[in-house]
Amino acid sequence: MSLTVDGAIAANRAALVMIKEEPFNAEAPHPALQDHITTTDEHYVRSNFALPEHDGTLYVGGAVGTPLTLTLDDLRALPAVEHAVTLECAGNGRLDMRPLPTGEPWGGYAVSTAYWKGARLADVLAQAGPAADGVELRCEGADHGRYHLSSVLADVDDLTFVRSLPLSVAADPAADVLIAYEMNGEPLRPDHGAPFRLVVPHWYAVASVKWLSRLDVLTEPFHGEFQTGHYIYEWPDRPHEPVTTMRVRARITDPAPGVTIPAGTYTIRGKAWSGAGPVTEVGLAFVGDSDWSPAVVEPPRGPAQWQDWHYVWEATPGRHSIRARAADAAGNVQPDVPPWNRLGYGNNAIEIQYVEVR
Ligand SMILES: Nc1nc2c(c(=O)[nH]1)N[C@H]1C(S)=C(S)[C@@H](COP(=O)(O)O)O[C@H]1N2
Ligand SMILES: [Mo]
Repeated sequence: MSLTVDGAIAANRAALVMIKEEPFNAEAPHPALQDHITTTDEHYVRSNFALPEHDGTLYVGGAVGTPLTLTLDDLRALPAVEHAVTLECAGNGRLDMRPLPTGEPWGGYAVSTAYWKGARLADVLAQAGPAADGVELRCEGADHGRYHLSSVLADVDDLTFVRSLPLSVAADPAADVLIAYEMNGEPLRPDHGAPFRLVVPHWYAVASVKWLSRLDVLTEPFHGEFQTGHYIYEWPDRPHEPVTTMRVRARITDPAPGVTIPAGTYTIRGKAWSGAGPVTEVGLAFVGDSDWSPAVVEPPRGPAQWQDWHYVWEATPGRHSIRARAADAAGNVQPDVPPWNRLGYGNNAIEIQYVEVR
């Protein structure tokens, strides 16, 4: 059974840039990237299946000492944690890859930052007591439906959205993985996983399972479709790898695409983030093959959210190409060319923004 899309749900979607109507997938509008926090109305949505019914409970079992069945009230009774977390879809930027991979044609706006509040996943797992030989946590959503299997290139009638997380991440209090029940101070909306979902900081958002219904500690690695079929980097020339943390990336937010600006002093602004650590440098370049001039990078406002950067530019009349290139504390730097892979994940190539100055 799935929820009908009523007027309230339709109203929630009105500010977004639609990619697909059903299941609903949509990008944030450009101005959403200019703020520290994305409003709930403007936060992108990515769903593989129709909105599901959820029975309001979360079962925690598998290789645990004490299986649990928790309600929203049980989760609210645990210590609450609230963080701003940048979520980016692994398919963000797929539209700029050549040849164009299969999959939703995301431009560059499947990324947003919201306040997420909930219980720590580590606290819930501590109550259940994972077995000493546990290796992964299988995380099941309530959503399911027809799906095209990547491995055999055929449809399956009914597949449920299931992902696994390494237990070392799931059970680590310092990793701050949340079972979130509030987004920007309000109960979760249907499109964002009501009544509760995972929010996994630093990871591509596929790890943040919505409509969470069941958690199982596994003593063997999980091999579901969303773990080993999709969300795999199928590199043409090297071994395949699972999609995990977000690759370093900068976006230019000001000037907005397509605007004309007056000649003179103009402050170029943008956001930058990486799942591998804070962004330490953003360089700007204005002609091809030029040197990179350093932008001012603001320190992170929190451990899991995008950072602001700016650059004061003396804009002369004409058409200019602005490029912004980020590097993170782990030494990763954005590439010029999208790292092509068959399913089109992890495009963190340097953005080129054209601007006309008069
Ligand atoms: N149950 C479930 N969880 C899910 C998904 C899904 O299809 N089903 N999509 C994932 C993907 S691919 C992304 S990018 C994020 C999107 O979260 P949002 O819609 O709140 O922005 O949810 C993740 N969690
Ligand atoms: Mo995604």
